[in-house]
Amino acid sequence: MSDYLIRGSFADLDADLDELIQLEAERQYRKLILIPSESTAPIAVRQTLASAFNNIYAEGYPDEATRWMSEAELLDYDAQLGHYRRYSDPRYYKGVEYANILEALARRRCAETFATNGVSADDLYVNVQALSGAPANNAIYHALVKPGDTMMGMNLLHGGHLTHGSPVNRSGKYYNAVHYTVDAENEQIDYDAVEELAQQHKPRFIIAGYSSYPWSVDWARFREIADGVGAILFADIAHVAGLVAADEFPSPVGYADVITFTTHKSLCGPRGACILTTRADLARKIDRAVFPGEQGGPHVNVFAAMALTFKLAQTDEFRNLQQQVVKNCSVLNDRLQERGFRIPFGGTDTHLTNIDTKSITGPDSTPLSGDQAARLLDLAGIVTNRNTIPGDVSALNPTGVRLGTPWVTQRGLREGEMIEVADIIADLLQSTTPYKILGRRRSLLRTKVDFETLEEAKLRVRSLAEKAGIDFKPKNHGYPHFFYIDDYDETEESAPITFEIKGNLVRQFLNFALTSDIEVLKPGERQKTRLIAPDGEVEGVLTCLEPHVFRLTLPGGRQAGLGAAWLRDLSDGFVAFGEDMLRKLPGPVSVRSVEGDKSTASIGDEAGERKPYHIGIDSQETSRYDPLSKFDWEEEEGEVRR
Ligand code: DSN
Repeated sequence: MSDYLIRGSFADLDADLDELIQLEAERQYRKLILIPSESTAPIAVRQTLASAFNNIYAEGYPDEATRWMSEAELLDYDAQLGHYRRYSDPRYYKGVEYANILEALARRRCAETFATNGVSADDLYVNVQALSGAPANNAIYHALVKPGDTMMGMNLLHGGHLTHGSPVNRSGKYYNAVHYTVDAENEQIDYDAVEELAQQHKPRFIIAGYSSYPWSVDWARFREIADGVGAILFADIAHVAGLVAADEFPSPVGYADVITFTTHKSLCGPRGACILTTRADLARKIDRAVFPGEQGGPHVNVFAAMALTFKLAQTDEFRNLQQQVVKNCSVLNDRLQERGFRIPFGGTDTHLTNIDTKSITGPDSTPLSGDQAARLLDLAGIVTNRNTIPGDVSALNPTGVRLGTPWVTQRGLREGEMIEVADIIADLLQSTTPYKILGRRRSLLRTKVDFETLEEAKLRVRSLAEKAGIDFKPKNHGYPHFFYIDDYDETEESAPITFEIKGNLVRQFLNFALTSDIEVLKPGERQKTRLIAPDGEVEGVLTCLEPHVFRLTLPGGRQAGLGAAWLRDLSDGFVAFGEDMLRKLPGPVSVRSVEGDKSTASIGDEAGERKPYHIGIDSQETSRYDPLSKFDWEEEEGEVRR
């Protein structure tokens, strides 16, 4: 029978998509990812996401009785299917007999993973349907509070979460959100102050659990505070669920009325979320708030990934991972502090820490912004995120960078490597020069770094990333998302390398970056040229292919790497040249090596006698022409001329 089924892998069907996916996989291999809410899900977990369960709808829930079944009972297919055929189930669609077993299995394994503090798996009601953390939290509000009710959570600027009542989130718009903060002195939660605020506002709901606050939570104290005002205690342990599962962070189970967490952060599972409660009265409300209150059909394929994730989370290997995550973070934190960074919140006992980027200032005391620091670290291969820290007044201008160790620990980095990571961060950020430029409404914080330090940081990151573990074999695509100054060291100097340089502003860019006068160059023409990088000059030949496409042929070996790295870094805009920090070349441009015309023989002299400026013009020994003499103001006597 002929059919319309599409066969073949996505790589066969869509080479562009294949390349894009491979580029992302390679990025994850090349870079050291220190975003505390990210981790790499085992390939086995990712495979389950592509299972046949992807194809179906399953609005509703499995039989309530399955909550109390053991795994063996759930996987007794004869019994389960016999029951299904005779009694059906509470779902709206047929075809869910296996989805029922799967969802019940995921719920059961989750309950077994988090059963603690005298609460057994049988006592835990689990919902695995929330699509992610924010929908899970919204479902909780939908279930347990009414619009206008007062809720209390940590201020977003001090480490809380958007969904804890931030004015830009629905939680802050529909409810009367009151926020506690950290103590101004030690930047840690002052439980007495939280209690006082609770007594003052009598919230219906108290939220504990954080996105950048790095300390464990005293759940018993929060329980006491909540009981004092008759509030529901809601623990959002999205960040630390993996640590909680491994006993590396105190569990809110037995203290909080409701608990939410995502499964893709420290749990290293699929993107999704779970909701737990020990209260039967709340469990039904929560289920109904998730579906049909908040969502339609659940992502059944994610249940499969969760079932596997919770099985893995009960292994010694997982517990060892989480232990090492916390150790690594403590070492990273201490080394950054030793290297002179102020550590917001005073330290960490979890998987995340923060640095205060204001620890670095320019000559006019301009501080390094969190945004500039995170961008520069990313260019060097260390992926972090800018984050507000206590003292910041807006989430738009954070002066912190948040760092976490789950992913790098999964890849096998340990204490020694964390010291090196901290040193790379410190060496790079401490060699920056922050400065201000005038924006339309306010001044903007920018920074510059010296070329050698940036390139050195990339090489140091590469050496760690190449040593670190990986569970797939990345293809080597090279540029654009990574490149190194020694990329061509192995090539013969006599075997020139050609780079294609493109971009709308490429003419202006090259006119500043190269010594020759490229404005005279028409399509099809070539000229000899040079570039003057901070640690050396490179001679080459520039060919104009089209008005916005050039080819630059440089000698092979170290010179090609130096030339390409310098041009790419100039395009990225962070490297300093000359003394004026405000200088930045027009761009961006791309600089990609191509098979090109290798002949450099027939080119005459470098053009550009009349060119007023190019990078390096002020380094006298390299300049082919005398610069104008320095301008001096001389006061003239007599009547002012008009
Ligand atoms: N986006 C998450 C984080 O990075 O903390 C929180 O939802």
